Amino acid sequence: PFLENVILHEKFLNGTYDTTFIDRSPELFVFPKRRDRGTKLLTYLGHTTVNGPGNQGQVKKPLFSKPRIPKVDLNQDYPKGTKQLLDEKGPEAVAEWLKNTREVQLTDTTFRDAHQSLLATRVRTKDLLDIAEPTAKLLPNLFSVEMWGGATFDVSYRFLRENPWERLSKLREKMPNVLFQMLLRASNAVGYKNYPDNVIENFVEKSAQMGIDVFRIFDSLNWVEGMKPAIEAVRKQGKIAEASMCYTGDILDPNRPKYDLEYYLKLAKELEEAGAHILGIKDMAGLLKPEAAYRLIKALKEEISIPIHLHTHDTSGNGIMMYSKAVEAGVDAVDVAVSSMAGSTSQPSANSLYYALEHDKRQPKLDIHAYDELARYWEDVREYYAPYENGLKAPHSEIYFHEMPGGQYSNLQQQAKAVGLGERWDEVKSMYRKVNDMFGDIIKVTPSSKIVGDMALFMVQNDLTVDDVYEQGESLDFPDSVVEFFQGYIGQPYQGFPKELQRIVLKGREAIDSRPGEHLKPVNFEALKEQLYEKLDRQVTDLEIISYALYPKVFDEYQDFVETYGDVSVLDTPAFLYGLRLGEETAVEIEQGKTLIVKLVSIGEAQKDGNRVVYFELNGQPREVVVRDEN
Ligand code: 3PY
Ligand code: ZN
Repeated sequence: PFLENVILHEKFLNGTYDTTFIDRSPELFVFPKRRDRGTKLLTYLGHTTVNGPGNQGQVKKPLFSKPRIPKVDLNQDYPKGTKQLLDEKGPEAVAEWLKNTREVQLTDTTFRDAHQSLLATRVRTKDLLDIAEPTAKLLPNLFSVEMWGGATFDVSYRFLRENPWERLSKLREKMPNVLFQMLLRASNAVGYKNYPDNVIENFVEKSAQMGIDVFRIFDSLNWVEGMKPAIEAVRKQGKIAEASMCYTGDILDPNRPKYDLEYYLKLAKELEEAGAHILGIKDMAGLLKPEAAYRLIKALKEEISIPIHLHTHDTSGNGIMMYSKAVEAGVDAVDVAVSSMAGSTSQPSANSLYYALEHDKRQPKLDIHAYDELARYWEDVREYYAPYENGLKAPHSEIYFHEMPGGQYSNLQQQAKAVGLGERWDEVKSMYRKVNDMFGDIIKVTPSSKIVGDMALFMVQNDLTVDDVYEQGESLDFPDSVVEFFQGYIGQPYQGFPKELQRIVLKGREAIDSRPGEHLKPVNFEALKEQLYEKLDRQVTDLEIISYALYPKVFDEYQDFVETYGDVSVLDTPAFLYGLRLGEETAVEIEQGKTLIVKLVSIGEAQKDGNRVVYFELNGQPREVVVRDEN
């Protein structure tokens, strides 16, 4: 099958074959067992038609219009962009250039944080790929496109049933001119816990080889010690280390002195000394207010000599005003999303910022009409994902109270629904704030934000008040993530742990105060390879090994899923999420040049055992599959 994979590969066929494509095409090394792909896909479609998106009860498949894709000349070369600058001159040159550009530079987050924050990270690779080339050709002046990392890695495997590495390599081919940016949770990589240092190094190496250029690195407690191995690993790959400080509280609030201006200036200096090429300010919940932004950026510009890249979420509705003050104070780059995927828990709108800065010498250089056209595509595609919308229809200034990160809001809401607390969401939000205060007012961003969320869910679910936790704590079985937090396994919070609560939660367990990575045994990748080889009964790639090292259970489940249903990334999103309507026919290209025509003919009555027979036509031939009705 390897040879077959190679000779059928697009690049082999069109003669642009060179040996590096083998490294960049992990699909070559996935040797499918003999199987009936048609039956597998029909089983998936039958299951999804009967049970609806994410098995959350039947949602009748809506009628969708075909997404409007802006026209670009596919034969025309890509205009050169920042990617070429990095490849030709290196990371220091990019940093220098960024510092010296007159216009404010833009990172477009539509492919990552925007949908992580609006649609529970559910946007599929197919929908990204369809707009990748137009985006790269129409917006060649972007500083970068944030398109990977954060929650996209595990959600790909877990819910989209896709391989995240394929997303990266396929997008890279379609977008060769702009820098690719990812969000890296320092020693937590793209997970929710600390990993051994060799896992971080290996993951950064693979990500860089597969196409990531800018690594936005943060630690969920702003603990610089925890960030150093990741910064080092990125520098070693010759890529751009954007070490970031997470913003919480309000530097101008005299009643909240823990995180004041001095705190951030000192932190920025430490990050510069640790080797950052760019300083990131990661305002993950959108708490940075306009005047605070002005003073923070002004002061940072005096304090450090590397460029400053500001990230925010527009949850409060104050994002553009805040950016305008940050731009005035000299910020070098800001994060935006295409307008139809912007605002609310996502980033501020690129289109709005463009107009807000009209007649300002720092107005970004871009083709606003092209951006508007891209917005139409996303307006259409967003409709597919309606079941995952977080329900926020208007600016939500409550954020200044609960301080929940934009990327967490929709995910925690899904988590609350999953444990039956959907109706008590308001309580969960206010408990979230109470937990933050109990924990000593901590930075809240993945994974510390998830720990606060887990504790809040735990308390609401068990009807516990703050006092109850102190009074009955000895007999409470706290969530594992909370215990691990107090053990120091995700790092050290600024000014330490609250001692009394730590004692109650740990119940005699030990806590560490050094870097967790120093205590964790390095992963033996060779042994993992053997293990996977045995389990899957085929050759495995280095990318699969690192995925398995990060997420063994998620990776296993993904393999089982593929074994049962095949590669569902080939389905269009309406079919993937909702299945088919009665009588609907769809064409599925399962590989280049090989298309299946699938028609849903009828759905049988539910039988006593809870199963239904679903009748299809596959390439004109009648076929039936039995699926369980989970409604
Ligand atoms: C992530 O870590 O996924 C985030 O987006 C944090 O803001
Ligand atoms: Zn964010």
